[in-house]
Amino acid sequence: PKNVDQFHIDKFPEEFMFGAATSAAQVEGGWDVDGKGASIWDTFANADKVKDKSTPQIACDSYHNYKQDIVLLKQLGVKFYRFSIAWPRIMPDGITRNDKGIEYYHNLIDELKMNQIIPMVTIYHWDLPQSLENYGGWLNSSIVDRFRNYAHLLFEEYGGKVDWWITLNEPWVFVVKGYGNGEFAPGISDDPGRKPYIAAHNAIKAHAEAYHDYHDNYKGKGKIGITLNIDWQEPKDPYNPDDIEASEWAIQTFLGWFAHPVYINGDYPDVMKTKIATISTEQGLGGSRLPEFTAAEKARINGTSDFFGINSYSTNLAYKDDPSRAGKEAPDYFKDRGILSDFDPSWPGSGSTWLKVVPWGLRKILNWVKNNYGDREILITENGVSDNTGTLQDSQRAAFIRNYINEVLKAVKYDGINVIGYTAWSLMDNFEWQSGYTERFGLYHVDFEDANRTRTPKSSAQEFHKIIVDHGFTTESKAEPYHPSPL
Ligand code: GBH
Repeated sequence: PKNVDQFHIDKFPEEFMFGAATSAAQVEGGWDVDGKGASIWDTFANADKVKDKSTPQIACDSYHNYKQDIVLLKQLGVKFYRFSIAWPRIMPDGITRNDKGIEYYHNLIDELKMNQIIPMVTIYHWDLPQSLENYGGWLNSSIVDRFRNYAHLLFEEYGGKVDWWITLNEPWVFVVKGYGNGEFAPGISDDPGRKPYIAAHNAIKAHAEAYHDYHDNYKGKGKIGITLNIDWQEPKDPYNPDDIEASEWAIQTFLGWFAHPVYINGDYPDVMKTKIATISTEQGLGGSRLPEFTAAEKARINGTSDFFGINSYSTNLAYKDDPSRAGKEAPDYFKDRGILSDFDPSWPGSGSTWLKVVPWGLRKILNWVKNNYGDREILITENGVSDNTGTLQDSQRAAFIRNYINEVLKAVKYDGINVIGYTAWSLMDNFEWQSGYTERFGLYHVDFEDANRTRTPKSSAQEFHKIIVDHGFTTESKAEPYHPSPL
């Protein structure tokens, strides 16, 4: 590939869109007002399972401050705002409608449109109604109908005003961390070799049902897709064929788990099916722990995304675990995967242990997506970086977005990849799930000590604004070296 190390000074194609993102549980607060039901994240946090013992009860209080948020979006100059809808605000028990909650998103959407900002709605960003979790949540196949009904109500209410829909945000995260290792709500970890697969199976079907409901039943005129997360997996030793295969497996068993059914043929990647079947046999089980789709289900799932939504932040160095091990150990998704990973010590850190700053990894994963799923419209639905300080002089975040966006530009200009937009995570500091308020990703600082949750622009907001105004780059970068924040 051309110009790997060189900064590329050029503009994006005219139609390329810049946006900023948040999610309901991370910014809204108002956790029990106007009839909202508890979500699994309310329950999880109220049980003191978050690192700093914090909760999303108030967060940025966007439920009351949404007009201010829209002023920030205006200042940035973004074309769209990606936000999510809280299922338990719309349906407190996951089933019954709540007019007050429905009204909130009408107000938010109307205010965005009045300000010429395109609303992009994520239907599910991890805040499942607790009442549905009480019946097994994503492990119960009835979630497929529940999710379709919820999505249908959103289409009926907002479909005339919203042209961009994302069914699920990062199913990998909520099935593996929620139902596998228990790091995230609902915190289930008792069967990590089965439950993540079952939850994923239901999530993929639920996604497909919402997709079909939008186009066939509601007859929506906009676009609807899914957002999957994947960080680039560099072979630890790029000359070692085992490590090259490890890189491939690492992506197939993570991104491919969801992308292969949706974009290729309605079914899981072959490597996943074979590996899990083999290991299940070695474990003396009757059949594979990976569930199977029927032929009708495969047909229903295949082709259910109008764009390729991708969240990507970092890069790992991938290599194989001893392949004879998994069959001797207790069933576990991570053992099935059989991948170990490292970071290159030269990669700068951030406020999150998993997030190292590796701009070129974004260009590589975009190429991998095109090579494996064809020439599709790719929408980067999240990219960004954390620190633990919330400093307003966040030159490291400014450099991060310049350098990562520049890699997107190279992917577009040199590699001919059809990336249609870039979304910064996040508009403002917010509730960072299991890490509470200890990791800040915002372009705007939020004062969580202050009852008004005052928002203040960081240097990175200025930087992003300039990139948006220039629609790319007019000057050389890497002038600002990346300074990792003290952990
Ligand atoms: C996104 O998740 C979320 O959509 C967003 O809500 C969140 O605030 C934001 O990013 C920042 O975290 O170590 O094997 O568990 C990204 C979640 C976190 C998923 C790191 C993969 C590492 C894989 N990613 N995680 S592992």
